[in-house]
Amino acid sequence: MKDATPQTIRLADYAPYPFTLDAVTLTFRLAPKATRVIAKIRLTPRQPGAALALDGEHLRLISAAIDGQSLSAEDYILTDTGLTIHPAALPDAAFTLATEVEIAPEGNTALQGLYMSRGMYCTQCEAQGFRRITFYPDRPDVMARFTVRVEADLPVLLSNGNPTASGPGWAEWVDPWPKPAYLFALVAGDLVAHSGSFTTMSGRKVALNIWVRRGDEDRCGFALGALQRAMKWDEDAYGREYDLDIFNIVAVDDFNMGAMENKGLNIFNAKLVLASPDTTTDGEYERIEGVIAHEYFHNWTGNRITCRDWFQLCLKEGLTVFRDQQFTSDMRSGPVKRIEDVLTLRARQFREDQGPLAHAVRPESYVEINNFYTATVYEKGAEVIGMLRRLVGDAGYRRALDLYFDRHDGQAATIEDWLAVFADATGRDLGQFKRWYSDVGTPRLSVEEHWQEGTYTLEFTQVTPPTPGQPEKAPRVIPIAVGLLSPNGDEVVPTQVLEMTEARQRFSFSGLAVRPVPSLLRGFSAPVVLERSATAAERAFLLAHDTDPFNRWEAGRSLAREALCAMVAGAAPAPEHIDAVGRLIRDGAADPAFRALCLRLPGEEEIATALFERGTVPDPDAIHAARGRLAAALAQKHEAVLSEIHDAMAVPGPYAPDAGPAGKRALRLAALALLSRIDGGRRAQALFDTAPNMTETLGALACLIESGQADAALAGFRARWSADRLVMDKWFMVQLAHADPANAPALAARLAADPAFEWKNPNRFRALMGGFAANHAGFHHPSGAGYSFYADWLIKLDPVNPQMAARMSTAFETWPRYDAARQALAQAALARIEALPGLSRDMGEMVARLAKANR
Ligand code: B3K
Ligand code: ZN
Repeated sequence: MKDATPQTIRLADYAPYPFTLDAVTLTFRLAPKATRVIAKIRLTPRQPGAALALDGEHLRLISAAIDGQSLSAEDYILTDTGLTIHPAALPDAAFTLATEVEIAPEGNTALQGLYMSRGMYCTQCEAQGFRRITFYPDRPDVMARFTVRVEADLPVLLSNGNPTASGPGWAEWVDPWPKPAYLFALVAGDLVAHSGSFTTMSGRKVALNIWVRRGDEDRCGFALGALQRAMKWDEDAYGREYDLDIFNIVAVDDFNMGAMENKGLNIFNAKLVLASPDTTTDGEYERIEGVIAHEYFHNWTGNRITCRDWFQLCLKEGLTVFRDQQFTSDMRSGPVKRIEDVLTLRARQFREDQGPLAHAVRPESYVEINNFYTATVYEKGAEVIGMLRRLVGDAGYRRALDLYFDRHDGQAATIEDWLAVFADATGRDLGQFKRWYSDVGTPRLSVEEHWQEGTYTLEFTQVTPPTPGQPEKAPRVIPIAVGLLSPNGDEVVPTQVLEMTEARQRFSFSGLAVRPVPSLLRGFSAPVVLERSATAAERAFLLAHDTDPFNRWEAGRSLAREALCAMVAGAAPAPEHIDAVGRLIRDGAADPAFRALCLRLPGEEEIATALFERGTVPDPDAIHAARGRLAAALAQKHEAVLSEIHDAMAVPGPYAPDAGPAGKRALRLAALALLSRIDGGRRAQALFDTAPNMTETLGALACLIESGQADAALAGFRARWSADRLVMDKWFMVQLAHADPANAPALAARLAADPAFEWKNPNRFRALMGGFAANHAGFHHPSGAGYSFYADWLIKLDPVNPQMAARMSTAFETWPRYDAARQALAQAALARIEALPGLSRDMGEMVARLAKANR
């Protein structure tokens, strides 16, 4: 439905709600076409004379009464977006508002509010879905205690909190903790549970259930274990104990995102719950564990302490991402996790900052808040917390967090509150640090070195490029972790954190016998672009000797990136890079997962970003070709050792998803990816035919596709897995992501016409369109066929599921970096979307922002 005039919401306009909500009682009479929702809300006025404004969309009002008296037509105004009751119709003191509405969950394809997924009822309320359930102040700073009664002829009826009573066809739940409406959840269906328990640090036994469809119950063990590990970790690392008698997780097939932290009733995309060696890759196992933990951690960072308004989203998301990163790093390998996180940050957040969708970690305005669940809010939000921790130290961080939980429990807080606990717990002034929340863009850090009589000086300069509305930016606080190595490879100055606060600043190290080699920004201590013109020999030296594993990897990565950028312009592969890779893969002492990360070449998108950063217009086809040439050159030079690795990294025995064996499989597949460039796919075919798990099956399949030898494998894979939705998603995704770019748009169109392309299912849509967009040179096909195919599907999806469509439109965010012909084609595709009558508010905002070139 077209919203008349989409309004811009501003942080500066925040005003508290003029009523408090003392209690909320909801009754649901579930029916697919006509569900009745009866709400009783106990309110106390806080501002005499204020109207009672309630949000509500797609609701049919049946009745409304105050303290038992029906409202008459002149008492209220009913619009498409809400119900407003005139002050004259409201008592001066506490009163009860009772409403009854009708909704149609079966027809709810937007998957926000109450909807149905293959016969099961479920909800998604964050950010503003509760207003599709009943009339309510749908804002996070309005917190209330909920009692819920669910009536339906279905065996499992769930809501938030603890179960208090049930009978045939009904169940009641009471949530003792006040919460905002976005954390409300309800599930009803024919489900089965995989159950367990957890005994908390104070000795309370909590029942744990993973609810799934019948037949999926043997794929829940990993998720349950992950939940138990997360519960224990949060007690150990943050002193946080769970606070209800029961914790339920439900797996849903149709879900717009990954998962949702509803109080005591987390709802998950099935792909982030169900796991078995046959159907799930190592990477997916790690992600499942991380997301289960993330949603669980929200119980304290998000639920017990929530956000005052949606501008403060990073308060819960940045912090919870930071916590889940710490958890994974403790469960697996710290250095490997850090490298993976930085890869994600650069691929998604730096990319966002480079283009027209750039925004602050705490934005100051929005039209549709769902468009701001972004890499900047999540991933950069987490980086900002990592910097805070580095600046105040581990003990200071813990004191600040203890104070945060103590001071703000039960509240809806702000970034100001968050920074105040750090200031109060550590005595630091965080006035300048706060710019990380308000300033848009990635700072660029350049460095000059001076050496004089035993004193080595690093002189840093920071610049953040202008962005719309922020032409000039003051310097930020940048923690720069630095170590110094002597030319023989010894570390002469161990890691220390330099605090840069000026636009240009010098740091000196004296008493050194020889000029050192610096290892800068260790552990990626700040989310900046470090510009340092090191020689290939120096990078190779750091790759061999740096004691900081992140910077070792970084040295290798930058060697590869430099080599590739030169190759795009016609150079031959760089011998320093080829030799350095040879030394690294022979280093049997290094963790296989780490070696795998070092062996994997930068992706085409990363090369395009690097070229654009240095002022070159990236040519997707030339990049694709250069990357292929480098992979072949590496394989030719190191065939024997790669082949040895491929054989030696086979993991015998039963499958375990742990970091150790997963790292070996990753190294094996990284070697295979190179070898497949020169063996015609022979080894990949052999592995595909015998692989005992999905990780190796899919890895081998990707290599076969890149070798152009995958027809039989793809057909066999489909025949085997056609009944498994999650595996079929991989079938769609892998063949597009690895297709020959020249044919990718045609292949995408062919797959979109396949009867198995159930495009209304978000996972399937994401598999096909996301797989295609991941094919850099295919999406940016010079004919524009990629852009127009993609735009056609966004146009088709928008009226059905605007949130998904808007999210997928970010594939276009890099258009301003390409050549004029591609730019014109991409702009034409965007203009076609923008011109659409009845465009959703979500998509309307996205295309308007996308249309603006940033620089
Ligand atoms: N809080 C949810 C995301 C909701 C997205 C709404 N568009 C999941 C998470 O971040 O944990
Ligand atoms: Zn979250």
